[in-house]
Amino acid sequence: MAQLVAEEKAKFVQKVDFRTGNEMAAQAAKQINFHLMGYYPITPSTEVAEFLDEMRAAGEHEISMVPADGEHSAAGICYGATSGGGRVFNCTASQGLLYSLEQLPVQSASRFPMLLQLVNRSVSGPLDIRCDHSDLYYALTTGWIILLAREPQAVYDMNIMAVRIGEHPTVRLPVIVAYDGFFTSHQKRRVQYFENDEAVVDFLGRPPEFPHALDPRHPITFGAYMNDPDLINTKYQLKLAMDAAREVIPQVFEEYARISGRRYSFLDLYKMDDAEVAIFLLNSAAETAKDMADRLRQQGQRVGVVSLDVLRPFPVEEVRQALKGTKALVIGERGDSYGAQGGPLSHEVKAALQEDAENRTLCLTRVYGLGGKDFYAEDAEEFFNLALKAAETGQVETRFAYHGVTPGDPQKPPMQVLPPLTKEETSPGLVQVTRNEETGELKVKPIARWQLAARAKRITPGHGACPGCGILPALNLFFKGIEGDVVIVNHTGCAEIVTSGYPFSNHRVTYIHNLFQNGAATLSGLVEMFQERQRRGDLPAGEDITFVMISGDGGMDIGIGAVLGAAIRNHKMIILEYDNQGYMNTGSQLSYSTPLGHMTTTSHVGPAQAGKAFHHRDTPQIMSACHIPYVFTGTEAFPDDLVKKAAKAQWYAKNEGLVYGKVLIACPLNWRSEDRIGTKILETAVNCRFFPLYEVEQGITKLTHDPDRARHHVDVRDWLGLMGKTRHLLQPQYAPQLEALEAEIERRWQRLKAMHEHPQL
Ligand SMILES: Cc1ncc(C[n+]2csc(CCOP(=O)(O)OP(=O)(O)O)c2C)c(N)n1
Ligand code: SF4
Repeated sequence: MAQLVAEEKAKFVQKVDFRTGNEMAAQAAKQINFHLMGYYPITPSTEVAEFLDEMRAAGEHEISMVPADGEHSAAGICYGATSGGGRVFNCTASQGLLYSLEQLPVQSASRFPMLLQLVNRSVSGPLDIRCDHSDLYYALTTGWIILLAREPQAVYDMNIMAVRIGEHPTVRLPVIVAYDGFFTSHQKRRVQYFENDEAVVDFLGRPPEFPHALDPRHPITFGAYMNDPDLINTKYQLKLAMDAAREVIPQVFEEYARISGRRYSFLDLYKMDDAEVAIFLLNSAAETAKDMADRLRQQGQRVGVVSLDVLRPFPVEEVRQALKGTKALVIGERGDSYGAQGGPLSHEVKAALQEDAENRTLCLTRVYGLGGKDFYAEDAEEFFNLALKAAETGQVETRFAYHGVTPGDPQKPPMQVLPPLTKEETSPGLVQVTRNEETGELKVKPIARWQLAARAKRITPGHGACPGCGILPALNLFFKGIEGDVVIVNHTGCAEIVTSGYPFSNHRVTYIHNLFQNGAATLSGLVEMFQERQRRGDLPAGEDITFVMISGDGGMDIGIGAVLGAAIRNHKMIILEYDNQGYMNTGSQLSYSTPLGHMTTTSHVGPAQAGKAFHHRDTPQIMSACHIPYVFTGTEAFPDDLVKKAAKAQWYAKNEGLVYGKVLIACPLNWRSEDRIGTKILETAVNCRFFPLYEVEQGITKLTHDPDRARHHVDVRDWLGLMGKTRHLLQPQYAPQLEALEAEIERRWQRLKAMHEHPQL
């Protein structure tokens, strides 16, 4: 390897630091200075976008950060951006990868390079935010190069090299850099990175000139429809690109080793020179196994560890060479290919060995560590012992098994933590709704507050919400306006996480969680099944259930498609959105309901950025445009109003079709407000007209509280001054954002007032 000359040494000088994998991914992205990042938050990958947003607010890079409405869109944004010829970055995990999966083969077949961080996390169901490789395994057949990073240092290095590899003229492929959620993404390690961004820019060079979609003088049709034999030829070219990557990757690794002093290769081999037995593990677990290999070596055992730096293209020849003298091998898989007696790694390793007629390695597979189950040195020891025994006896008792599991007792019924609500509790006859047959108007008999207070709650205390959280009070209040049985479907979000942690549940009614974007579709199916089974007579006659889908405002971003579908089909159900103006469960990222200028972890405030850059979505108006029977807004600060609307919602959902309601709730943790003033903030949000209370009943809009008339009108500043996330807007330098927000609030209010006054609008 050629030495660095003095001038180069100055350029490629490195800083020693103590950082996490996500920090290093963000550091690399900042230094690469991608043209664009399209992203959507999902734990444990979200921090990468958060760090980059913070750096952008500080003016440290110029990456255009595009917050998508879901990962499918994020991948689409990235695809579109790469068709424009620039450098593009994305970051996701688990469900996020699966939700964007269909875009991945399009990206690779179009030969648009880009970089995707995959922070490995278990795939639902059930939902689990911790690490395994079940998400990674879904990416194996997408035509992307896959580089693996066992440690934060490798995250940084692989990211930089990935750009060079993917952009190489003979390759032109998108690249995934995958590392373990929490183990690598969140744990700090000693790292080094180039002190000068210039070093990275210099190593990468300018993005190569490929044909792109922003050159009107050279129009190109990208993604032409193809038949046989063109498609197979296109895929063959993809295979050739992977073959080319096989050649390019070692060259780039070599060049990078020259400037950084850190050398990578297809395989990471630890003490494999004379190893008789080995274990094969991907990512962070391999590091744990190395410690155990050292200990066993001290006892005279010839053991080694094999791991991969490159998973695609799969290093067949290198694996074959590495395992030539290995008598027995345990392949640990943090994922399964159910029914295949081993995950993809096992089958690919075995296939590589099978072509070597002389290879006699006995291969065992153990599935371990799913859902973030720790892999300790003792687990590695067990794997080594299995391999040692096989090597000694020449026999394998069980080739494929799960490690560290218990089968459970199928005879044991699930624990009933809470008694179900009785008929008397669900139907006390408090809520009475009558309809004027002539005018069609609904009347709700007023209910005394003490009667409401005495009603049993459908969601019990003992949940895990933060002090002062508005979700549960608002939901319980809403449910007090509903008689009879209720079935809930809940999107992913705080309401779900804080009430349904296994093996407990705070729900005294039937509760279903489905993936973040699909609650409305799920509930549509259930409602239809209910009606169909009733029609066929295979449910008890007279059973009457109100179906409610609960979503946060974030769920209404990613799930809006399913919501609109359900609304247009007009299923008899309620969609209840609690709006806390952000993705709170994942750490307060912006949602499309976050108002302009508000500060979140993806809309930082700093010299180069002033909080969220676009206005909040007007979801009630979107839903109203679907011409569903009933739309309302409400808040716990106006309890009688909310209960009345709940009663109407139930009537419409039973008799007419879909109901949508948006309930503003307080999130003291992320609004940076005092726990005890949540209701006051909500009241002020209503009275400054930011959050008007109204309903759209059979197409007719009616304000249910008019701050002007009630002489309650307050200034928008009064509302903003109550929350730490908005106080900056009162400073003179943020006057443009404040004025724009005030103008938008006023415009929407005047429009609503006009609708209230003119029933035809
Ligand atoms: C497909 C997919 N993408 C992203 C996520 C990560 N995720 C889980 S909850 C959540 C935010 C939820 O926000 P919201 O609906 O507003 O509810 P809140 O957390 O504020 O209660 C996100 C982004 C996921 N679970 N699935
Ligand atoms: S983060 Fe906010 S919304 Fe979530 S539980 Fe805490 S207070 Fe409630």
